[in-house]
Amino acid sequence: MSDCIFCKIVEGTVPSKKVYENESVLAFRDITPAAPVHILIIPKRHIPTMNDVAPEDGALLAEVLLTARQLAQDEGIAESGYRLINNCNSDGGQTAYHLHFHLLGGHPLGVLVE
Ligand code: IU
Repeated sequence: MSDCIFCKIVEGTVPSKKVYENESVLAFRDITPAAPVHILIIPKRHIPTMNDVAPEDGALLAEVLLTARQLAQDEGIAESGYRLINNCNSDGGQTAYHLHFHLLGGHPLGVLVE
C-alpha cells in the first residue's frame, strides 16, 4: 500500500473535493486554499516530481495541462487570469511528493517573477 496521500485520494481512501476525473487525470480542491480558486491537477499514476517526468509521459503531462486549461474556463477565471504552478523538491516548496499543478485564481495574485 502506498504511503502517498495523493495516491490515496486517487484510490478514494482519503476524501477530496473532486472537480474532474478521467482514467488518467484527477483534479480536486486544495484543502488549504491560497486563492478563491485553488485546484490541484494530478496524473493518477504516481510520479513523484517534475524531475521524474520521462519523455514518454509527454501525452500524460499534456492531458494534465489541458485539464488545467479547461478548469480555468469552467471556474470562470480564464479571462481575468490565473497562475499554474508546479513546486519541485524542497527549494521549490514541494510538500506532497506526487506530481501536481496548482491552479490559482479568482483575485489578483501579484507579481511573482519579473
Ligand atoms: P506542494 O506544491 O507540494 O507544496 O502542495 C501540496 C498541496 O497539497 C498544498 O497546497 C496542500 O494544501 C495540498 N493538500 C491537499 O489539498 N490535500 C491533502 O490531503 C494534503 C495536501 I496532505
